[in-house]
Amino acid sequence: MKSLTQYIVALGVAALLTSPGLALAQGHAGHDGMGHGGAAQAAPRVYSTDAEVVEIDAANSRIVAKHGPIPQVGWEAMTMGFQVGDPGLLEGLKPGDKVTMDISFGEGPGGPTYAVVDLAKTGQ
Ligand SMILES: [Cu+2]
Repeated sequence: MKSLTQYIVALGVAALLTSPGLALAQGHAGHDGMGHGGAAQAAPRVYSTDAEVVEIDAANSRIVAKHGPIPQVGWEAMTMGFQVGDPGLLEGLKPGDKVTMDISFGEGPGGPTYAVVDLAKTGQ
């Protein structure tokens, strides 16, 4: 009976030792998979900028816009293409329209990602 008790105690200790070990291994695997972006940095950040519509590609849910600087991510003002999350945001827009754009910045497997998540016309 004593040996059985010792066996059960040993099992319990083994389980205690094994569980944190597994958790650590999983935590590291997740971290390596994300590269150097920690959990806080991997969360998307959204910044607004004024922009002027240059081109609308509604079929592909894309916009080319001349946007203002976004210092939070080190972007200068420039003209570039964006994926637009909701194609409905492009309805009624035409080249030359002035807008404000909310752009979501994140970390993807291939590097930084960005997309327009909101867009409102402010003038034309
Ligand atoms: Cu840009």
